Amino acid sequence: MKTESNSKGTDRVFATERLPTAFAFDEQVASVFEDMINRSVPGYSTIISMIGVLAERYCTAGSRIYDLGASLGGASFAVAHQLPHKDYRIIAIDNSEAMTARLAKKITASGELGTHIECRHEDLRLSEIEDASMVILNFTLQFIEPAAREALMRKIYEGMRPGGLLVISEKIRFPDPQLNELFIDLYHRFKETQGYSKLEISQKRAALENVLIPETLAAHRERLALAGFHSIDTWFQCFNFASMVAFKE
Ligand code: GEK
Repeated sequence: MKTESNSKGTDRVFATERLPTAFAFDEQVASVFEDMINRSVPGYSTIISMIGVLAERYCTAGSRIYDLGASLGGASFAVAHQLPHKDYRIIAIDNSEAMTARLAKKITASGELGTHIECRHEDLRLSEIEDASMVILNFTLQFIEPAAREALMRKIYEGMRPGGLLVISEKIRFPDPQLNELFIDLYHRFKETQGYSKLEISQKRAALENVLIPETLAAHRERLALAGFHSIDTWFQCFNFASMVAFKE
C-alpha cells in the first residue's frame, strides 16, 4: 500500500496501513527527517543545542570534529554555529545517499559556516578517524550491528586527541522489565502528544525491529571503558533515550 509524506516536510511515513518492511533511511524518510526526529526523540533539540555548547568547551585549535551518522547535519550545524573560532573542521558522515545529497545542499546554502563542514557519503564502520577533539554519535550507534560496535569504539578512541570528548546518544533498554515496559509506554504516550496515531506508532515500532537495536546503559559504559575511555556518564535522559559523554585521557 502507498505510504505518505507531504511537501511541507511533515512525517506521515507510517500514517496509512502498510505491509511490514524494515525501516530504511531512504528518500521518503530523508524528505521529512527533521520533523520525524524532532517529534520522535524526546529532548532532541536540547541535545543538539548542548552538543554545540560541549563543542565550544572541548574543540581544540586545528582539530577535527566527526559527526557520525550525521543525517541532515543537525549536530554539525549546531557545532558550527556555536564555535567562536574558525580553526576546526567538521566531518559529517552518513551512508544514506538520500541524506548526504540533502546535507551537501544545506552545506552549500549555508555560506561561510558551511566551509567548515565536509559531507562524506561513507559507511562509518570503514571511515578513518583522525586528530579528533570531539566525536558525535547522535542516535547512530543503535543502527550499527552489535558485533561491530566494539571495534568502532576502539577506532574512535584511537583517532582522538588526548582530552577529546565522545558524545553518544541512544535509545536504551532497561534490565528491569517493569521499568523497561514503563519507559516504552511513556515514550509511546509522548509520541501521541506529538501528533502520531497509534497506527503510526505501532507500524514504526515494527519497522524498527531488528534495525534499531538498543542496549542498556551498563553495556554502553562497559564497551566505552574497554575501548579506553574514562569519565563516562549520562548527561541527559528522558524515558528510554539517553546521551552519554566519555573522554580520552
Ligand atoms: C542527528 N545524528 O540529527 N554508516 C554511516 N551512517 C549510518 C550507518 C553507517 N553504517 N548506519 C546508519 N547510519 C543525526 C541523527 S539518525 C537517527 C541520526 C534516527 C545513519 C543513517 O543513514 C541515519 O542518517 C543516521 O545514521 C541515524 O543528530 O533516525 O533515529
